[in-house]
Amino acid sequence: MKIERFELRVVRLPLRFAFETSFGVQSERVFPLLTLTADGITGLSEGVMDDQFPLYREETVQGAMALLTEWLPMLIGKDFANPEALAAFLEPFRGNYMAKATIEMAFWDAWAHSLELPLWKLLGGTRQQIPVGVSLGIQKTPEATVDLVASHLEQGYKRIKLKIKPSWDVVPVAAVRQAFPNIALTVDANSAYTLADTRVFTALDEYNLDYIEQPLAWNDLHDHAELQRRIRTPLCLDESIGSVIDTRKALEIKACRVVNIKVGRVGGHLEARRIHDLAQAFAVPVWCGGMLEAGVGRAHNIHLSSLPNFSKPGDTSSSSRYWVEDIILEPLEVTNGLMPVPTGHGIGVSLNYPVLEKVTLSKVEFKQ
Ligand code: OSB
Ligand code: MG
Repeated sequence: MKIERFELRVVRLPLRFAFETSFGVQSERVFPLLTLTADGITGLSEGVMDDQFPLYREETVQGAMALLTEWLPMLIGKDFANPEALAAFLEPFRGNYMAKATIEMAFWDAWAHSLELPLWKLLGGTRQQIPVGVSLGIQKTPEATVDLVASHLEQGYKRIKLKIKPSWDVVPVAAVRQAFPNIALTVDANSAYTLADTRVFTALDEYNLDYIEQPLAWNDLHDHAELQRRIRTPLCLDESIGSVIDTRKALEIKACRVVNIKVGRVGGHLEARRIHDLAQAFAVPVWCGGMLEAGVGRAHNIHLSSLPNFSKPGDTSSSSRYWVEDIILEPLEVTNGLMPVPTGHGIGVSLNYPVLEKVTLSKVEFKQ
């Protein structure tokens, strides 16, 4: 497919509720939205990098915009037979997996449209609906946490993930576990601890958690392996996994026993699928994480989640939990803990332009 045009927007979408993690409180999402046109067919993607401050990993919207402004003009007029060919073009650039994913994912959508197939089929997906859980931000009290968990269990979510941070860990987990002895429960620390906090994790060992997500530094596989030796509960890595090479190292040194895959964090669908396949070879389950995506990114996550080794519930909960008005026309809603995989061509969603125009902060076009 010959790339003819890009439209690159920065979009700002207010969240329905403030989402608190160990690294901060988020009340809106600011993200690049890319429309790629090749052979007259368009593809869509969303970037997942942080706005302004690189608190999750090292990429920001502002940094990615600078890179994309250099890279997108270079791609105009180039002809790529498939996503592999595009990925090979981007491969020499170090890191910047989120910026690269923004391009790669839009190309997959266009490519799937050109073949008149839904993306999940091209990726090798095997399911029409995806079991999902929900990620709950830090609350003010253990009681408020228990109430929030209850309301999400009523909605059918199949796993509850609680965000934790130093001073907000064992107490809320104990409260939720006492109220719901048998639910699938996990915690996510977003890199807030060090090995000096091992006592917190041996204490969490008593609550039958399915896994503990990213307790230690984003770039420290070594210390995760040490912590995993000290506790029974499986560790799951999120921030530490930027590529299939990171994944191989993590699995070889047993830094985790579960992997969180985010297509937008790892450079796109090809790398996400490689991580999925490698984990499967190690008999390590994976699940699809989220970055509070709007409809375009959420749809990409859902298609990826249809691959067979996504054997634990993902974080891809209903779009309406996050947004009063999403930027897409189609609903992405969970019933009984299951998210249907869109059936249309490509990612199967299209932009709601009246909404999009209202929430667009900037728009640039690149073409021949
Ligand atoms: O660590 O998984 C994470 C949101 C923003 C940044 C990092 C994370 C998260 C979530 C929410 O946990 C996942 C979602 O609902 O999209
Ligand atoms: Mg996480």
